[in-house]
Amino acid sequence: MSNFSLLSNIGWQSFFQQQLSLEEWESAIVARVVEQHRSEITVTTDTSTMNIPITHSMPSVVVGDWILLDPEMKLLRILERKTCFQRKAPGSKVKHQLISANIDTAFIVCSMNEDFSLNRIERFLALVNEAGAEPVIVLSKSDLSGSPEDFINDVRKLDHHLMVEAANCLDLESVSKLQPWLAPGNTIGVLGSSGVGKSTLINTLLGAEQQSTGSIREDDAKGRHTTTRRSLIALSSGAMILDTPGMREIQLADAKEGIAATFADIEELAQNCRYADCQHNGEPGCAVRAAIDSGTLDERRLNNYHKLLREEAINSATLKEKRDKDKALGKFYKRTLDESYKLKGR
Ligand SMILES: Nc1nc2c(ncn2[C@@H]2O[C@H](COP(=O)(O)OP(=O)(O)O)[C@@H](O)[C@H]2O)c(=O)[nH]1
Ligand SMILES: [Mg+2]
Ligand SMILES: [Zn+2]
Repeated sequence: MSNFSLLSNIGWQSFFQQQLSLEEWESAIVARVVEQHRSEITVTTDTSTMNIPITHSMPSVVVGDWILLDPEMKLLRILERKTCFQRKAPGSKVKHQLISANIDTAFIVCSMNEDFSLNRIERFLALVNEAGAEPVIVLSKSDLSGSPEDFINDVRKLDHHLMVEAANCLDLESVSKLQPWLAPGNTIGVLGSSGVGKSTLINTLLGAEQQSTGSIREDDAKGRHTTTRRSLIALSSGAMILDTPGMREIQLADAKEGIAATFADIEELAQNCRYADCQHNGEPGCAVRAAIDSGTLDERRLNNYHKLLREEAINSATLKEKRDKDKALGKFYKRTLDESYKLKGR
């Protein structure tokens, strides 16, 4: 039997506990996936950390997952995910890629320099809202910015309920603002383009150089991309934290609800447009255009909303087509197999 109070140090919550049958409660080993490699995963149990080889028959697990193991350390099953981050795989037209599971809070890191982009923050927000995690916007490099307040206000304008903190990721006192989200049992995912300070933030919180950081050329604000491993790390506060490298290109797919939640203001305004199918493109009686004209809604925000919706629709359609094809192909194989068995049986 696993020691559940020790597991709470690595993010175990009642949501997962409730999924265990009596038998699993008594005999299964509970473990959390903390790292993924090409041919094995690293998992942490209540007592130790070990590697488990990935086999072909194994369902795909992702960092953050809670799994049940038998005494031989064979995977029994994956527990239902509380939250799940996924994106369309970069480069590929038709694949979903799981990024992480069971993230409670997502730090969306954005630096306060030429790289600052409200469009990008909205894109990450759609991803986080779709996953079901709580977003916190972390505006980094406050020490290099002359006017952090302006950046904070710009982000607040997106949504007044949004949590926004400006910080110097190199400074422990500054990042201690994030303390409310570092509570024991909370799992945090750190998102953001490369070079914004994700690894630096984690290092400062850890007080050690565990994550490699890349130097940034200040002139063009292009960060180098150095973190290659995704690992879930325990902080001394009792929270778990995950760096999510390689997020240069996140394409939204199957994220309609996430987009709707991110742009709830526009969706609400649209309820008052004269036509139910209003595209907010100059139709008469458009409440969204009226909000832009009166200055309460940014035209940029409406454009980005449309852009993300279009992108999501295209990507979701390609993914659906691929799924349908796979299903049809699966049926075809099964039919040919059944027929060949029938033939052999004769
Ligand atoms: N001055 C300053 N530099 C920072 C801050 N955050 C990150 N950096 C620097 O920016 C570069 C990229 O940081 P890194 O953590 O590797 O970015 P990542 O790609 O998001 O993980 C490094 O040289 C960091 O030292 C900050 O808040 N202030
Ligand atoms: Mg990094
Ligand atoms: Zn309209």
